[in-house]
Amino acid sequence: MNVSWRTLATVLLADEVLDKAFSRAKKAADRVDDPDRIFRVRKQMTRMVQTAADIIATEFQDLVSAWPSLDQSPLFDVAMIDACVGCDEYRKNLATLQWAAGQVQRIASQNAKKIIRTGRTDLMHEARREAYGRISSIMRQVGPALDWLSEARETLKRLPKIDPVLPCIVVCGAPNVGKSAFISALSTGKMEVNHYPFTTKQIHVGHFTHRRLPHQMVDTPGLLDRPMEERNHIEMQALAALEHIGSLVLFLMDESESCGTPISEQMNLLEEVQTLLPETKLMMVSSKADLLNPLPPMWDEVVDAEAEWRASGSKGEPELPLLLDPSGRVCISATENVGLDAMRLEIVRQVKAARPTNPMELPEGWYRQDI
Ligand SMILES: Nc1nc2c(ncn2[C@@H]2O[C@H](COP(=O)(O)OP(=O)(O)OP(=O)(O)O)[C@@H](O)[C@H]2O)c(=O)[nH]1
Ligand SMILES: [Mg+2]
Repeated sequence: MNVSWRTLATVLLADEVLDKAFSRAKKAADRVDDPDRIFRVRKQMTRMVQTAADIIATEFQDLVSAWPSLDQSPLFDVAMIDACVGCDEYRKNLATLQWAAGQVQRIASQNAKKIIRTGRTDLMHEARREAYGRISSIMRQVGPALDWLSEARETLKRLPKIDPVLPCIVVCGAPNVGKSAFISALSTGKMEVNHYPFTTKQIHVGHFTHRRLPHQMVDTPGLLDRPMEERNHIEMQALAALEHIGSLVLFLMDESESCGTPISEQMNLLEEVQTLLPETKLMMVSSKADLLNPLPPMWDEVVDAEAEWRASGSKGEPELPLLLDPSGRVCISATENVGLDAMRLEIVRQVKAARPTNPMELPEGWYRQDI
């Protein structure tokens, strides 16, 4: 149900499909053994035509059924496909292959009939040549569709892998505020590094598990780096797609302004994010608390509470104190690892509060005792 573009087979280009089909067809013909010359040629020619068509039709039909059907894909995947390669093109090019599979089969059966009906070997050869010519012409017509699909696969393969039924925390904020550092500090295990196809930057998808429920955290670099007017349609769509999977938006602010973006601009960005993802609950968090001078008054208290919790095995859901700055805003330090355990528990609580209430919609991995 979740798209795994990485497991899709390479898309062969038109020439490659044709070479494969004709060379298999030749081998099939070479295996024919009949002492009667006319019977032998007839068998050879029908086999060539049918084998070539079968190879091509199977190649295309397998591809069409392996690629996710848009009607059955989660909304997030559809929105990402639309943003990255375009849903209309996606449908159109797969339909072209479906059409071509039917065409080559039709050509094969028409020419096989001609071969069977004649007693003249020269006409058999001619019918075979004609079939090959028509099949080659179909392949020339589907060339652009295969090129497109091959490129689309490369693009889609690099998309972040996100499971739409699991909680997903979208981490936003101006460049350099510490989004990646925050995600990696909260993550256990290996972080996945991916790309949105239109940014050259790496994006990190991190995970942590709370009571056996994996939580995903997605980075959004490159999506908000530039002023609204300069952003392109694709980037806007990609951001909007996050609405379908985001259980919570975490907006990181760098109050120290060491990120290079003044607070006022960061506030504008916050408003934008709220406009782009109106349905998703948003939580604002200050990053780089260690740079505050003086440190937040409760710094030591939080350090001690978190150390104690970790020492006791990080079990349960204690009310660890959130690190607050003097203005009362939640803050964290990713580099010093302060406020992060409390933050993780707060995220879990917020996600739970936002989760679907219909038990039929509860994702796999939810346990009733969690409620
Ligand atoms: N002092 C301090 N520095 C931090 C903290 N978190 C991140 N940084 C620094 O801030 C810089 C940017 O951190 P990143 O995590 O790359 O920020 P980002 O938001 O992912 O940046 P982009 O992906 O470019 O938008 C790096 O030099 C980090 O070392 C923190 O908690 N304290
Ligand atoms: Mg980053």
